[in-house]
Amino acid sequence: MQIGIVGLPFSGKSTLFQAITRIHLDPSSLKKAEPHLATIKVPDARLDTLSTLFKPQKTTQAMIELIDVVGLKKGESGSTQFTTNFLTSVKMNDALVQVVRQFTNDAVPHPEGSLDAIRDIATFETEFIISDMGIIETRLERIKKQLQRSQDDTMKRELPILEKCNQFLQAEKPLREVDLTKEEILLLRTYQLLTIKPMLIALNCDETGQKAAEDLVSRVNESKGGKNTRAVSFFGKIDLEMSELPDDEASAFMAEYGIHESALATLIREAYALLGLQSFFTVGEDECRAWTIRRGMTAQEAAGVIHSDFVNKFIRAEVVHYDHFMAHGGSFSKAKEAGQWRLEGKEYAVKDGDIMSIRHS
Ligand SMILES: Nc1nc2c(ncn2[C@@H]2O[C@H](COP(=O)(O)OP(=O)(O)OP(=O)(O)O)[C@@H](O)[C@H]2O)c(=O)[nH]1
Ligand SMILES: [Mg+2]
Repeated sequence: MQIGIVGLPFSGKSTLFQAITRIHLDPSSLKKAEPHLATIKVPDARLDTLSTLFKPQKTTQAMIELIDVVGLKKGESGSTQFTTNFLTSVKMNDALVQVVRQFTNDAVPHPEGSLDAIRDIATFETEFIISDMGIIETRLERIKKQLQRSQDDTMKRELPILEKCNQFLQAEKPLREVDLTKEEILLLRTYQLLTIKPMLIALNCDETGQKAAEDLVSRVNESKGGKNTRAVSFFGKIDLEMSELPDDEASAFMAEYGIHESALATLIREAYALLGLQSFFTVGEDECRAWTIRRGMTAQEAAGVIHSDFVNKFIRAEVVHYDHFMAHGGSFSKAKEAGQWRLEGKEYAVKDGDIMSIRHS
């Protein structure tokens, strides 16, 4: 899974990227127009416990790719424009984190001269909407022309979907807020639209204004939140400082500022919720591993995430939930006696925290 960090200039995108990845970029690379990419390991206390229990040779956490997307520039009219670099990078992302500036820093004034999160979110959204409208209008024109010449079934099906999307965009509504069927989403995928991607709005706040930050999150969630959009706050400056400290010192530092959660933990929790992701585990003496899947995936589909061959060769899954396993002292045989270790078939809907072993041919 790939998440892109986007936002207006000087909002704190690279600060968030560095705080989360613990990669500290040198100032010269921050000025370059190239995206920064890193893989982050998804922390999971349950996997840590399983590892202590099994003492495997290897422990593998779930991974997320994070990209600090660069490339917004001011156009001649003064409006914001995306560079080709930006568009290429964003189109590949599964979800976006939009960093919105809400911190004060006299050394780096806000490009608009004042702090206004709602305005900045709208500015950014408008650019995304215009970009999507361009793509859809071009396609609509082409389809209409083609349909005058010959009747193509696929195009006939495509036309009303694109028209529906266009109407929403004209009404300044991002497509992530529109109810779309699975088929519609599949069809639209080829256009690599921007406003269809789930969006986490990350408000970069002053550490001294935590109450204000919470109020702002509620306000943004009320006006923008909903299907596929959520708002959270983080404290860029503090989060970056914290990422440079060893874990125990970072915890003390957080307590000192009354911060409950690091930017990394917030981002992962929210991204999982936004994308409907969950984890299951495989355990053993060789390896204990966390795997990320979409909610609602069946045992057979989940097996395919471990190895594509397992889809066709799937026989059954041995399943016990982490909580039940631990409640029985981390013993498979005790969990089995209690009826909580089960054999499940292809169609079993995997739950977050299931420990699974796939039986295959
Ligand atoms: N006081 C304060 N300064 C911050 C905070 N976050 C970022 N900054 C500063 O604001 C400036 C811009 O931060 P960046 O993280 O580089 O912002 P960016 O969005 O990556 O900027 P561009 O890539 O140039 O668009 C830097 O000088 C940061 O040190 C914050 O939470 N508090
Ligand atoms: Mg940057």
